[in-house]
Amino acid sequence: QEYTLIKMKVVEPLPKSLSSLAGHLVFLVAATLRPETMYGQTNCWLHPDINYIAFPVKTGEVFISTTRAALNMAYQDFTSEYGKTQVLLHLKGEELMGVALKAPLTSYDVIYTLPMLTIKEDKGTGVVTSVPSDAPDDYAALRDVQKKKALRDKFGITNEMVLPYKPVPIIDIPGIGNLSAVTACDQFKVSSQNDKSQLEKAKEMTYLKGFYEGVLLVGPHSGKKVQEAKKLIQGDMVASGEAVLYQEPERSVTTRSG
Ligand code: ZZB
Repeated sequence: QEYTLIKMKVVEPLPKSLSSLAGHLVFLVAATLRPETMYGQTNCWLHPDINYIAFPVKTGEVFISTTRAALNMAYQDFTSEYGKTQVLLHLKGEELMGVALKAPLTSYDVIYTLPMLTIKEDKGTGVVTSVPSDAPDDYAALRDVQKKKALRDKFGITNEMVLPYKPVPIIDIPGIGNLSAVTACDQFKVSSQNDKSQLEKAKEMTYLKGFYEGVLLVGPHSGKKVQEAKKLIQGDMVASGEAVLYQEPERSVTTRSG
């Protein structure tokens, strides 16, 4: 499985939990299969209970991901010693909530890390970028954080980090429109991020049609089909240093069930 690793830069001055990394460029790295949707990022998701590490990569930058993903990266030549990661910090997701980030392509100047409780530890980097216009999981979870003040308070999330952020129309899907995840979540009455069965239906509705019929509405590749724009936008971000390619083994040893 080939992902695009999106580098979301932690805005300086670094937050308290990362203060020992002062002087480094620090990135939360999110694995995505949809690089063409990065125009619509509104926030970054972390699981409050997942353990993350900060580790240096060859370029001198510091990445934050799960240990499992860091090890995968070490075997893909990201680190200075092949197969080895040097742990600079252990961090629980909850220590990283409300962190300000600069993310590629999005129209929002700054976006924030917010809690998502359905993140899987054994997929991607455990860091997930949020595109509520096109990903039903993201729309449902963003709505949860926007509706529930108690959830924000629990993790020290202020109103400014959440309330101004709205799904951005970036892809038109004929017959569904330019906010496909919003339309699908409404149509199937998705009640929250935990509403698995309805979210499955919403995703089914957007998935195939989005890939084969979706047309990009923004940026230099505006007007192109998603299928075509995907590789071009991935290439642009890799060339500019805003993203890197990242492979995930089909089945990792930590998830093998026998
Ligand atoms: C941006 C994006 C925009 C995504 C979209 C999806 C969609 P898949 O296809 O099931 O393999 N993701 C990545 N890592 C995790 C994780 N650890 N836990 C939960 N979700 C994760 O899913 C790949 C997508 O799942 C990734 O691509 C990421 O969200 C999320 F418009 O990034 B995506 C209909 C989907 N649309």
